[in-house]
Amino acid sequence: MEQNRLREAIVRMFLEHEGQIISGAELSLNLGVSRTAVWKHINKLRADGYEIEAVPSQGYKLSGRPDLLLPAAIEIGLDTSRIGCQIEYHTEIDSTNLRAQVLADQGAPEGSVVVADSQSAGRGRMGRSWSSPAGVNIYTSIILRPTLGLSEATQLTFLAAVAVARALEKSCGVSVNVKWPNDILLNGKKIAGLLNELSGETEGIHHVILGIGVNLNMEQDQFPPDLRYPATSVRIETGQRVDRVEFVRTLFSEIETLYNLLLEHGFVPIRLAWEALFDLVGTVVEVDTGSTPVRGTVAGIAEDGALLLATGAKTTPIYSGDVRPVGV
Ligand code: BT5
Repeated sequence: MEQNRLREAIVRMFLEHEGQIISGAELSLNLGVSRTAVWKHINKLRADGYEIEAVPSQGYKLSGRPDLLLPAAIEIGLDTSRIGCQIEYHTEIDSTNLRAQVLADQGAPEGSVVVADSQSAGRGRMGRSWSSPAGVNIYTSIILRPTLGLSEATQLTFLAAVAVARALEKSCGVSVNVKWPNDILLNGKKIAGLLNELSGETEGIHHVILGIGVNLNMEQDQFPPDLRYPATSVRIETGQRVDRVEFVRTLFSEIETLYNLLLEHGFVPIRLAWEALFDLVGTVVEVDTGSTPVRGTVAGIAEDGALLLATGAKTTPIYSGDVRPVGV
């Protein structure tokens, strides 16, 4: 771990002095280790995919970094004050939500995040699993401690969906839609999923974990065969390869903007932004609420975020379930 921290510190120095040569002496002085140790760490970084040139009698220069979601890389250029105040990175973890839960229980400050390159037990809703291969996507969990009542916690799912949509638009130039309650769709296929988990008691929320999975560079053959809903990635739809570090920064920044908006102006602006991305009003859908699926026409979203489903002359608010347009 200590060794990892030293390597992170080296990367941070390079990124803070972009394009510059840093002497071995300067690195050794700053990190408080010998020049031989610096050299060993540089070699390890090279093995990890960092392109580090040795410039004779001057020092080292970073000329390329691997596509890894390392905190040092994310933090440089991150324009938030709260989201990402602490970033914990794992090459592989069971689930970033489970880890964030532990950190939140230990008192991690609001805005702390967990990021992983892969998950061995990525979680969806209702005990389902989230396919999380290495090196291609985003798996992150963000700890929030809003002063909201328990029944208002679902507002954060809408917030996260709008943030993911905006990040995809800004960072990848794609425009997406949302599917109630927690899916983001690109060309009608699921590109991101949200798993928000709550800890609280009757007086209010202790903390909420915003769990976000976004398929960025995943290839078709990396999806499990038995998906509940058609799925895709930015790479599949556009052919472009997304810079994951840049995407995560944009995502954190969008979450912070929307979170400040929610705290200052309440749920209405978030709901309106979400509704602008929701194109299923008037569509006949089937809603799976765990018992017999209900068929009806989407009439809209209630003030509290419930799905309004028209069945004959009746309109019923639905608070949880899976929506599928008939025929998909
Ligand atoms: C979700 O559940 O959509 C929530 C996904 C949340 C994942 C993030 S990753 C970071 C954080 N840490 C976690 O452990 N989880 C969160 P749900 O609506 O229940 O959808 C799950 C279903 O989507 C599965 O049963 C599959 O059919 C399908 N699926 C699995 N992996 C997928 C993927 N990568 N892309 C699209 N669909 C997928």
